[in-house]
Amino acid sequence: MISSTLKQTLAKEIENWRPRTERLYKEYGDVEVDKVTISKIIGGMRGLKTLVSDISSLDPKEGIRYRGYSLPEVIEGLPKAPNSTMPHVEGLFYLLLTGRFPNEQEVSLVVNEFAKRRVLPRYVCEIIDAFPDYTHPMVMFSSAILAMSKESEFNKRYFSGNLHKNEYWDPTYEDALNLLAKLPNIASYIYNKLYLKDKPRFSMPNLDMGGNFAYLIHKDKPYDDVARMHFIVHSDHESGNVSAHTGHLVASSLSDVYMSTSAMLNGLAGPLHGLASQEVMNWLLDGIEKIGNEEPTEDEWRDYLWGKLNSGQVVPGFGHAVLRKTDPRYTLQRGFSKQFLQEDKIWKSVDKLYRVVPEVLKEHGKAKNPWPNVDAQSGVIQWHYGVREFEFYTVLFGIGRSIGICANIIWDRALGYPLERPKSVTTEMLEKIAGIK
Ligand code: NMX
Ligand code: MLT
Repeated sequence: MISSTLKQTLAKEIENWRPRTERLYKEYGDVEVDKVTISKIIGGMRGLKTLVSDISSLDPKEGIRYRGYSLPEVIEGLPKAPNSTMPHVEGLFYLLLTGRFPNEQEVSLVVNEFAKRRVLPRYVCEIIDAFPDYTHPMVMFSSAILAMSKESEFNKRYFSGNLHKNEYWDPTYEDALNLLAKLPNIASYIYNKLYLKDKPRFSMPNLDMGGNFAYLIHKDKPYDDVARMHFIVHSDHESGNVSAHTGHLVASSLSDVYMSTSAMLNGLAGPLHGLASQEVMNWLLDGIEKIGNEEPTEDEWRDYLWGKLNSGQVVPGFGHAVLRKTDPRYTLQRGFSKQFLQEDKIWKSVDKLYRVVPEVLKEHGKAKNPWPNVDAQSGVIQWHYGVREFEFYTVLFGIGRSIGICANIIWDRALGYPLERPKSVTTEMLEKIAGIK
């Protein structure tokens, strides 16, 4: 089979794609796509179609598709790591960037490319070390990434004054690879400082991203596959979610990939977004303790849920701004749990809550989507395999999400998407538009 490098394949894809975007913009620029109403403006722009991304798309009923492929198709279609049931995360990056499944040789080229770029600059470790141990790991993660802005190839070339617009994607691609390759190392350095309190390990050059991460945080098989699955399912969720949108917005001012990724992680770190993965575990353990039964019954969980809802709190891991059915990322992880976590007491509660919460939320009558999202399932798997420090879960989400964000930013630059700058209005203007005054 003929193999070209990821960058060569991407360059061809970009050349083929550019005329499509140019044509839409120039010839069909006045075609209406959506209607902006006052409820959309005040209500967080829910569902308003104002962004473009070809990396993934989200159907409310069907859930996420990466480059047109469902999650089971992605897991099935990507080459697997040796002795593993899960694919190389690097292969997913290839798929997200180019729209096609790489062959074994193409994946191994990307795996090697990532492995070459892993070593952390000394100052990144020093920055992490300087934080007191009570700092949230997301603060350390985001700060360490931001500090690496000085490495940016894009900045070097842009500020040297001879980077043509059509070439923006090229140094952005280099920055993205340099950053993505280092994320497991940054995360594991934080994990080590906060929880293992051991001498940090050096990367194993022969291991892929998932395998090396498992090694760096001292977790044995099958944690390598758990890490691969985790990074893959969290990688992208179209472009309107808080983290993806933030990454795109910040990058649109031509801030580099390090700044954009750090910013998107700060959005991910909110409890209504990625931090819900931490919240779910907190909520579960707290519930088990308060109920006073290691394996609460469905009735006990039901009563507990009503208590929470009646005191005005959300149930973390349930509901979604777009989805209107069970998140397929939940379903995929549930399948894994049913196979490997059957005897885990906490998983048994997660399983019960899958039956109880939607029924209670429907009766409660507020949430438009009573079904579980990705976060209702991810933490219990980490917990089962020994990553019990749930403050760290959003960092794991963030490693995965960075893959999609970086793929999006590379394509934003390739297609020349401009500075994002919508218009705001005042309340008085809206009242006038509504005919109130
Ligand atoms: N528990 C209780 N109430 C809920 C829940 C929930 N899980 N989900 C939505 N509601 C309430 C929501 O707070 C709102 O109440 P109010 O009218 O008093 O403001 C009402 O239902 C309508 O909200 P929706 O339109 O259904 O949801 P929205 O699009 O505004 O928000 C979430 C989406 C995801 C922020 C919301 O469902 C939620 O807070 N879920 C729990 C937190 C969570 O799991 N976040 C992670 C999402 C996935 N991720 O990884 O980012
Ligand atoms: C995500 O993965 O970004 C979340 O499910 C939130 C979203 O899509 O709005």
